[in-house]
Amino acid sequence: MSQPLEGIKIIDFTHVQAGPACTQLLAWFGADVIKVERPGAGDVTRNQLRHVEGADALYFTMLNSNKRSLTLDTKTKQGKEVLEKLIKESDVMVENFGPGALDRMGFSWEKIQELNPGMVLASVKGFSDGHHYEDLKVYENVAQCAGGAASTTGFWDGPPTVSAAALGDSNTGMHLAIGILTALRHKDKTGRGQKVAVSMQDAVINLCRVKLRDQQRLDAIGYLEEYPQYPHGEFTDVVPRGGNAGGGGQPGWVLKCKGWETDPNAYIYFTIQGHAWAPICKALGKEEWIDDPAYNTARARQDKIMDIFGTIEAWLADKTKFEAVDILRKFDIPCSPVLSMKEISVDKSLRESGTITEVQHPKLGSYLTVGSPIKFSDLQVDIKASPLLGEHTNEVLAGLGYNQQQIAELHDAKAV
Ligand code: CAO
Repeated sequence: MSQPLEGIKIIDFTHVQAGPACTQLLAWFGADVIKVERPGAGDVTRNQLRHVEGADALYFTMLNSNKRSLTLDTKTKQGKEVLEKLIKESDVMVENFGPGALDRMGFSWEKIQELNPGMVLASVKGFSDGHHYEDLKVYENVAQCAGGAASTTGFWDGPPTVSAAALGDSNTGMHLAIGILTALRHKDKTGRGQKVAVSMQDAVINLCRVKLRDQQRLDAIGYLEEYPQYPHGEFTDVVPRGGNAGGGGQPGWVLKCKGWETDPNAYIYFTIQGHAWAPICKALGKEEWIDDPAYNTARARQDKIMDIFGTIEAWLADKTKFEAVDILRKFDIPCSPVLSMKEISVDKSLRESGTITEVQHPKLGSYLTVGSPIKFSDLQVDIKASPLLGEHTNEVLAGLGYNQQQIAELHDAKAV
């Protein structure tokens, strides 16, 4: 079956995580993604955190599946010529170099448009163009700090904390993928390409939208009723770190279950949905709370919410996280066990849905990766191994019209 993005050719000038996550997604859906890498070195993640000698690291293989690899030294004259040919024949070029690197390489947006007016040039940078930090190089945690995630994550008595989720990297890549598909749709209508840019700071801020909501409420009334600081603690003039409090209108907390003393993940997340108060009381065997005016409205519960969570923890003490969720699901209570990565890696449902999938790699052997989190009724996403460094160099060059001798000359000149 033909894949929806088949026929779209993408020059993948990306490295590390933010850019590769974007192009990998487009490759899954059928785009021909040609990863351009420096000869002899390649994407730095091929070597980072290796655990099998001589094989690409999981950091690389898990972010570059379904792509082809072309080695090309774009700082040589011959390398630049190859890139020019590639630009003329491609639909999209994606890059996440440090600020100014593409211009220094001789491929400014103006030059790219000259070569191919239909080209979509998609870029990830740490900060957006014109930002007072636009010259900075940025990695994941830097973006989380610049985007409001770190200042609002963690506990009030601890330092700003970064999330393990790649809010700066993969999240920015996903935003960029949406931008690319939008620009391609625009090109279908007008024939014109355009430049699409997502900064890591902006992508993090987009996910911290509710914290900007909270800042404005705090400015207006001086407190935030859903934070653990209310009503007994103190607020300053900035959104505080709220620990594990629910971010919306439903109070929630991470609660200990049986075995928490030795198992760091023997917890569930429990949500007190306002309209589910009666079922919650029934599940806990606290029927007397159902109509008690000291408990039966969200407002009445606010000043004793931590005591209520304490009562729920007492109820959880003899139940594992899985047993607890199996009981609570019958009462329609939004909750989940806190799953470790080990539990996720062997989860039957995640394997069946393809969210966790096993891939065979010629050097690394078999490994797990995260498949498409987007499910389609009419598209099967097959995850294939990432390419070896330069695996498709000759094939791509032949596709650009180079004959055997010219390809050999490019190798001799160390341009590929
Ligand atoms: N042939 C020749 N040169 C190449 C090349 C190729 N195929 N591919 C890359 N290069 C060159 C670039 O042209 C650049 O050269 P100059 O700096 O001399 O002009 C050089 O390699 C280094 O590029 P870089 O600045 O991107 O790399 P870095 O390791 O110093 O920085 C990073 C890495 C990620 C901090 C930086 O790329 C960055 O800030 N990117 C934007 C934000 C981003 O995406 N960060 C997320 C990364 S995921 O955590």
